[in-house]
Amino acid sequence: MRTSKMICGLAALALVGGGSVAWGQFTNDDLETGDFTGWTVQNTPNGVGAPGVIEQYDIDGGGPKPSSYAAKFAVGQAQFQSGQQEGVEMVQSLDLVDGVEYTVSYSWATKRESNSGNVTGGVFSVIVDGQIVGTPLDSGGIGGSYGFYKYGEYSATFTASGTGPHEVGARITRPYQSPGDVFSYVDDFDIDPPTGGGGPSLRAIGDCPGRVTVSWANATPSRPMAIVYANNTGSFVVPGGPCAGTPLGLGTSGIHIAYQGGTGGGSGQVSTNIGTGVCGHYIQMVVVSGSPCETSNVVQLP
Ligand SMILES: [Ca+2]
Ligand SMILES: [Ca+2]
Repeated sequence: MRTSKMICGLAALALVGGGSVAWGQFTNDDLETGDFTGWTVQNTPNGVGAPGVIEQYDIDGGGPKPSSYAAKFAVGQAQFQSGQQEGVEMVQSLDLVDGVEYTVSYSWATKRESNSGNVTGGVFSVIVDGQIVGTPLDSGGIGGSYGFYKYGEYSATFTASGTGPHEVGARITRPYQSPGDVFSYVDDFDIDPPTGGGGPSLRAIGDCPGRVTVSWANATPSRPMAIVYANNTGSFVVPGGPCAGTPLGLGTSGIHIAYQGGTGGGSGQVSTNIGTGVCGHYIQMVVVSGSPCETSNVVQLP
């Protein structure tokens, strides 16, 4: 049953065409703007390391990722205080939904640019509204007998308290003053599920023309839903059916239902190949729940 719905959905979405937009993710999550666009970088109270730099770096060493832009910091204490973790924070404001469990992840690496070892290359954590969530990762020593390049993936899970904007990001610290040649890198931030306001979160990832995956999260489970397409944004009001009177963020140009299915457990996705005709246009999810019906954010296709 799910398979046949998927096939119908793929056919319908194929008419829509589309590409990719990462609504609900960190802005500039992969730092490929080559700068800190979207991010606020600041020192901890007794820390150094800001503003940091963005440079090309192979964040996972011999792993599959190629060199790309990553954030680079030389973190540590401004004034020595025994055992005190100090350095930098890079955060941005995300709309979280109360009670939803989120996992924030990113890639990290440390590097020593001298011949000797240093006892700590960096401690990596995730912070929400200035507080560490999850368990920080102490990456250990760097350089000398420790080895000169370390890297890995880090993640932390937390449950949001309060619907609305929260400051979310990374804290990178060391319990010593910076020797100036110990560097910590981060790249490829992700938050799962994608963030949104009080309603369902919708996003589309892929290329236009090409293959796109439309995914949703935080929808009311086990309800019928539709993904509506339009060439423009606006204030179209659903004229009839179970969601009559529901205001959308879409305009009237080319508006039609691109996909109908169910919300599943509240999250899910459909994928399809799309053509150039719909690139840059818009979709929105409507869930048959409540009056007016539940609606997602409007997503611009790639
Ligand atoms: Ca690599
Ligand atoms: Ca990158």
